[in-house]
Amino acid sequence: MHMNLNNIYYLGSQCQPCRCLSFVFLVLFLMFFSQAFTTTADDLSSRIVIDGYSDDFTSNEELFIKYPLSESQELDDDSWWGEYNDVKQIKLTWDLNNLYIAIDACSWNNNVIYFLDIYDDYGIQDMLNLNTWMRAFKFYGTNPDFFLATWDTNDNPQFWKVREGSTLHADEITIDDFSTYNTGNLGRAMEAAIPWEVIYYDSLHTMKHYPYIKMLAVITTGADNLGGPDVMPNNLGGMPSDGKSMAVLDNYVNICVDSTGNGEPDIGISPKARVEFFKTPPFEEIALKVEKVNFPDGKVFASSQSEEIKFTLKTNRLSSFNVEIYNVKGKYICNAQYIGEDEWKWDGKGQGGKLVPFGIYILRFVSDSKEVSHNEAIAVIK
Ligand SMILES: [Ca+2]
Ligand SMILES: [Ca+2]
Ligand SMILES: [Ca+2]
Ligand SMILES: [Ca+2]
Repeated sequence: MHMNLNNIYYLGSQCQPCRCLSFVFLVLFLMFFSQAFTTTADDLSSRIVIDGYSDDFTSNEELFIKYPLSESQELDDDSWWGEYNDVKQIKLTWDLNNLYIAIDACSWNNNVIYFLDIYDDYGIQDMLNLNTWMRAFKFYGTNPDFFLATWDTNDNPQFWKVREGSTLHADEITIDDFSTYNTGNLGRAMEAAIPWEVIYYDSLHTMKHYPYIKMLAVITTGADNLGGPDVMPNNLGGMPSDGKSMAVLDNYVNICVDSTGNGEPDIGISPKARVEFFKTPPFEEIALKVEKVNFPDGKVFASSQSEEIKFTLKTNRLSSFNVEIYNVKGKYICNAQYIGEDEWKWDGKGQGGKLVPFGIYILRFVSDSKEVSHNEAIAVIK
């Protein structure tokens, strides 16, 4: 009996440390598990702190795969201005009240902008025409309705809402945001808690009707009228090599926040599992090419008979073009008139409204990004 008790005690005492260790491992495992697989929840305001450091987001809240490098969807140094002026990651999650975002980037005397697009029927198309933050960006596939922007060393980013129906006017709205970008320091972020009620702002603009949010982020020059050296997700044609010319932003992340259609954000899901792209990175840049210029009524027309010439353009990816008209001596005459859907017309008149002399004229198709210029000859006859 004595021996038995002793044995039991002995066995028990031997197991005590094992149990302790198991318990510690279990707790560590659960902590790791909960860190790695945090999901959207009713209230994340105690975990996500808007302080410009994004380590409070977990790996399944990172929208871009970064490792292994061969599969990286966004490189830390794919910017024309190098790793110290580069967008590196977008992190995102949500609860019942807010969409939480972090833009990991490095900015050295430059700016970072994060764009959101929810409503197809309005938003920024050409940022040069906006009333604020005029940058040389054109959007294809999105027309952003909101953006969050800051400049290097400014810890108080600006959140802007494009006016309903507008492509030109945005108004600043105060939300909870913070940025720590600071003259080339790595590991910094811009963070914001964007209240759902700010982006779903009235009974016509609801999550139930618009459950998808498109987004992208860029680094851009501090000065107006210039572009930028890096975008994420990467655009199809690549950014202009000088980092300053007009950039065509034609790729985006698309996130469904309400898959059940009940008008409430989905709770208990991994944000990463919701990531869709227009074109999934990584991919090779596609150089813009003119595939065909069509002249439905031929390349010859009699302007004196009130005839017009019409032509359409087919390219291998989305872009916009201007068509300049020159005579054979290279003298600029005027621009062809854009009539929509990649179609133009010309009535054979110069800038003063006078008919040009008959002869051969050159149509020069020039892409906005200046990547491509393509010539076609036409004839004006009597
Ligand atoms: Ca934070
Ligand atoms: Ca980058
Ligand atoms: Ca829009
Ligand atoms: Ca990029």
